[in-house]
Amino acid sequence: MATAALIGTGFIGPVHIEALRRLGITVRGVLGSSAEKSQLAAQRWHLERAYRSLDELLADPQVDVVHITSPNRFHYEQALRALQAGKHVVCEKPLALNSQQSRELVQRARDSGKVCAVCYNIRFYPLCQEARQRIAAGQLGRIFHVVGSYQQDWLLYPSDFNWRVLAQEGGAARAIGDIGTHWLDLISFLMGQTVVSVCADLRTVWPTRRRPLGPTETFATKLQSGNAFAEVAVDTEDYGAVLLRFADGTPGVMVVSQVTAGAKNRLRWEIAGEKAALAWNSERPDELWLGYRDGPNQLLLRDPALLTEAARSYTDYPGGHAEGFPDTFKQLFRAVYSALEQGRPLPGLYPTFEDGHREIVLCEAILASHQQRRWIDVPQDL
Ligand code: SOE
Repeated sequence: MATAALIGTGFIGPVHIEALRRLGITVRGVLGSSAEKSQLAAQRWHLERAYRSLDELLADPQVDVVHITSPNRFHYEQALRALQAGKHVVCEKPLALNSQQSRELVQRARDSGKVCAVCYNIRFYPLCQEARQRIAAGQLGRIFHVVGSYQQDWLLYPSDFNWRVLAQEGGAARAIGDIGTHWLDLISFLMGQTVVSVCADLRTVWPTRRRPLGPTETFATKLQSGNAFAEVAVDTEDYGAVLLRFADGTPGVMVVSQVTAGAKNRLRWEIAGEKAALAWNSERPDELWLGYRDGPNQLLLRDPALLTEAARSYTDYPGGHAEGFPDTFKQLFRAVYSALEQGRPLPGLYPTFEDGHREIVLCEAILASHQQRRWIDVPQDL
């Protein structure tokens, strides 16, 4: 069984460690932003190695797979160096800060023959897998349109701060890049097709925010108060609305916001077809709504016994035993590590560097559309 090491000690790092351990995969060590942070994290998570540098991690012959959970601005270089060192790579989204970097990573990944994945985990909710099966089987008939949103409230106040609000640290698109790309990846997965053109309207609700003088972790500002701060200019959007067109002409609309009070981490979609509609909400992930015009609507509660065979393989607990966010990472890593066991990339099983690149190209098209106030065709360069 392959052995993993982790880069990053923030919000998402422990999610990776927990999920890997649930699968029986050894996590050998961790690299933080300083030797001290590596040490603290290694102690907290009971890991054998606290690496002092990326060189040291990459030189560890016992490490087969590098999980990149560092802030966005490091992803490109760390992924590149991990590939050069002959490691497999599991990278948090976004894969890089721009499409030039992500295109290069796609090429390097292809040349390396290594298993390379990007963590678009929401595909791995069992009822999203179920929806994909039902759509592919034609249960909705011709699809008329797709609508949905991804909303959060952890950046609601101008006193809420995180490195993501600065373009040079998180990427030029923030709400779109941070949560919109999850929605776009998921819907493309459900529909089995890509978005080919976009028309966007973005808004920065807080042009300045108060940056605490100490470090801040994702979601953690909600728990902090009274610290010293500096007022900083914000160059990324809090809100965005995007009209979409899929490859077969199906229209869609996505709204994202990180300033919607009460929305903790709420991704919603509704797909309307000529025979039926389907809807799902990530804050109630074990429920899939099925809408009918000529009969009673249904609510499918996740239960392996009620799912199609393909979707059933993404759920481990009986109905009524809730599965959620941490389980999606377990399912994603199970897919990645099964490719490792088979000794080759298996692109149909998990989101690949190609998928990561596609999301960055989409972000760039959305930003261009907003700036130029018009529809933009999304380059299909892979
Ligand atoms: C922060 O907005 C964030 O942690 C995203 O970066 C994640 O990808 C998403 O899962 C939840 O929200």
